[in-house]
Amino acid sequence: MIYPIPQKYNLSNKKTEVKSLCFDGDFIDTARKVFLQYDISEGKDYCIKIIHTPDTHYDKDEGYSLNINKDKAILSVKTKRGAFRGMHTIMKLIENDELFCGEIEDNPLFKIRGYIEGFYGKTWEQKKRLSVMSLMAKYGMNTFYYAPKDDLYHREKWRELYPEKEYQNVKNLFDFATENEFDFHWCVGPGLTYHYTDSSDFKTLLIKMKSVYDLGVRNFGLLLDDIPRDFQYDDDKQHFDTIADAHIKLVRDLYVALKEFDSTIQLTVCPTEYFGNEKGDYISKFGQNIPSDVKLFWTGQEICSRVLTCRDSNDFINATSHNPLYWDNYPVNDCEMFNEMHLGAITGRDKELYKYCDGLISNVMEYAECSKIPLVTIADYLWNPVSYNPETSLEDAHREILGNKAGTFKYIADHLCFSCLNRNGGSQLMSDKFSRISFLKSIGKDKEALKEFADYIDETEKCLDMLKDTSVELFNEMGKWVEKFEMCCELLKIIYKTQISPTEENKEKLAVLLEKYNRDAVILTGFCLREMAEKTINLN
Ligand code: LTM
Repeated sequence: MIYPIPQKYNLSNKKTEVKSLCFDGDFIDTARKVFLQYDISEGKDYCIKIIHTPDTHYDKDEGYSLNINKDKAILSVKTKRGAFRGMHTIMKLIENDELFCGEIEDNPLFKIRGYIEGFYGKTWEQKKRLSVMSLMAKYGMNTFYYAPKDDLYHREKWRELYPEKEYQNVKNLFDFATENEFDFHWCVGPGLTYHYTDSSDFKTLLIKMKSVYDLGVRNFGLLLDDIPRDFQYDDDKQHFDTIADAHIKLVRDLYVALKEFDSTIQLTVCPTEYFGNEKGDYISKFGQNIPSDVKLFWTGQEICSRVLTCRDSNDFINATSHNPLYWDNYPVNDCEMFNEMHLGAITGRDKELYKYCDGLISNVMEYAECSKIPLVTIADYLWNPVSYNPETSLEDAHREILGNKAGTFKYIADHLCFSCLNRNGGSQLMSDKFSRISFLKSIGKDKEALKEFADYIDETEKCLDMLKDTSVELFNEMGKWVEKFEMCCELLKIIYKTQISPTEENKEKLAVLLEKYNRDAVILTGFCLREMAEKTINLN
């Protein structure tokens, strides 16, 4: 199976082997662009014919239908984006050696599917930005918001124009996004110092946006999150009754000015109250009084919401007259979460949420390579939430990102699923293993129990060795979690040793290491590990 899972497919068991590929028909440039991202050679072995059918009954802009035959495939699309999506599907099928004859009809369910670089912490390196974006394009995402909290020119120095190097970086990223059929939204967060009644601040904001507009950008975001809820300047305080009034005026003025300048410009805003009580004074007034086609971010009931539900969406719509555009604070791990690494699949988002929102934008971690893992599952969910299965999607994400290292990687990844989505998240692998060991002991099969234990230790050691490979950037990013995993491996070994030989010396060593492990604030879940260590210390 390929991911995201197509909406409808009817495939036979007749498989076609493709040694080389050629294209015919419409959108050849798009087809070639996608083709070049895969390791398949060009030649006459198999042909993909792309047919542009703008008036098709098949009315979804990013949808496509695919008819796969023995020697050729016909890809019918309404738009260029549909061609891009359909090409990725066929290339993935070929890459996975799963090109079965038959038909696929596919389209995404969420309209806006993407991610935001919107965290506090070190901004992503440019090459990592491109790498994440090309993977997410492969997985059907279509939107990127540029809003790193620690890009000085986004927030603190919002009044200043980008220096040349940073300006070029924004341009390159925008161009790359366009090439990859992504809508690029450039965001500014002026609220830390914005002087609402000073018209020169408004002009400065427009000049800054115009400089980014000149790069070709047409989607803008005004982010008013994490700013003082009180006015900073006395004249603002005298002029406006509430901060909501000041924000409404700013959004309306900005909207008018941008639309006068170029009516194709789109605006998104993040309000200051961006989570929780959707009926609250600020958010309902704000939503009711800004133009209806301004997109409105909301993180759900919490800043980092465990669940996002249709019912909450509906309440938000009634209160604000806007669909929420979900700013989903998963997998982000900044601020208080800095000791957590969020590698689990997305869960807790209603299957029918797409009917009650404009879309969903995931806020990523400072760790770009690590973010790819949850992002793949988010892309799967957004494309086809009805068929989405977190377990199989996560396995696919591991395969996609780690290739043949995936099987070994899960020995650490399984400990890194503790997040707002899952506050009980222990390691299932470890807990299953320990249950098995305890069971074998309880029926007197001590030798077999020890063998199970030893095998498990071998697997974790293999994983640790693998993680020390500094040529894999994903592992480098996981530095402090790898160190904690090393401690976990040490603990396992000494527990094992103490179970074979429960001497006071071994028990003492185990107690010291356990104490050190518990004191380390880095989160590597595994209550069962502590439990096993304590039981071993108390052995008679
Ligand atoms: O969530 C929003 C709208 N703003 C900030 C984010 O920038 C930050 O990354 C997350 C998670 O800490 N929380 C926020 O409040």
